[in-house]
Amino acid sequence: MEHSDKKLYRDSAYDRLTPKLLAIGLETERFGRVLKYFEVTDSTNLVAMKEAAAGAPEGTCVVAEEQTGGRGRLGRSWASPAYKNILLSVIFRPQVKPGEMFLLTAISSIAVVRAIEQVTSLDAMIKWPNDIYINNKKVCGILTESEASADGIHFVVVGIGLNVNFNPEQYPEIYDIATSLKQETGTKVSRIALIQEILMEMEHGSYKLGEGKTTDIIGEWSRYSLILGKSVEIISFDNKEYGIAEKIEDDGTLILKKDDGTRKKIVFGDVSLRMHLE
Ligand code: BT5
Repeated sequence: MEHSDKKLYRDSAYDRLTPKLLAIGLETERFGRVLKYFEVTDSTNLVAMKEAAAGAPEGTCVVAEEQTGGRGRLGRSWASPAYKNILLSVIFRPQVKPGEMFLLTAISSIAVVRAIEQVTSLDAMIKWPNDIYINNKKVCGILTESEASADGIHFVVVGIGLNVNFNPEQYPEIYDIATSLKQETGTKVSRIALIQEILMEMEHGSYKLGEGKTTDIIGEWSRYSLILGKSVEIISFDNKEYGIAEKIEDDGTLILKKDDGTRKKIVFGDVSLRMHLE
């Protein structure tokens, strides 16, 4: 066996997400064709932001087996043991205005839901704006960051933390709110197959975005929505509002129908949304 073949065999035996293994059977044109792989890094989003600032093309990916500083939104952290889950950041260079950043989160969350469906047949749903749930538990979080100036968005980095084969009971602080694909199916799930599907779907989404098919994207986002028609609580800073999540508008805002019958637009951004789950 050649040295490189031996390495490939060893990586697959150890179930690693190395660029060579991820390239076998990858059907995208651009997404994942440039891929930086780390056994350990601070945060794949931080690395991707630096790569993008240095000129990395759209579709460049950063993958890690483990993060020492995995980040959520609003300074929160993301928990994931080494070698079990997907920690992936993808660089986009979209022709969108700063107010349209939600479209990148939308196409990415649609991509994750479809990939989960393809690989496991599980029904996953999107909790606006950036979480993916299965059976009322969080299986994936998405962190969208960008660099912009007065002349527009330079690049966007979408970070995906998808719980694949870990047991949430390892983390007492999240075990009652989190799940993983292994937990839901009862069997180990291929991280490589999932990443390849996610990248295919993201590439499709990027083409749709490029063609200006915003209404289609919002339509799909709404179809996979966990919250529409349900009773929710919106928390922003120290303010709480209650109502029914009625509709997602083309500008990414959520229409909240309050108990007094009035409607309010909730802007995608620094809000948290809690559902009243049965
Ligand atoms: C998110 O934030 O859900 C976005 C998470 C994005 C993580 C990815 S991993 C690859 C890339 N590199 C990074 O550094 N980040 C991205 P947020 O909505 O703020 O949710 C964070 C909250 O989710 C935490 O406060 C916990 O309550 C919960 N949480 C943490 N780890 C979790 C996990 N593995 N599964 C489910 N929930 C988790």
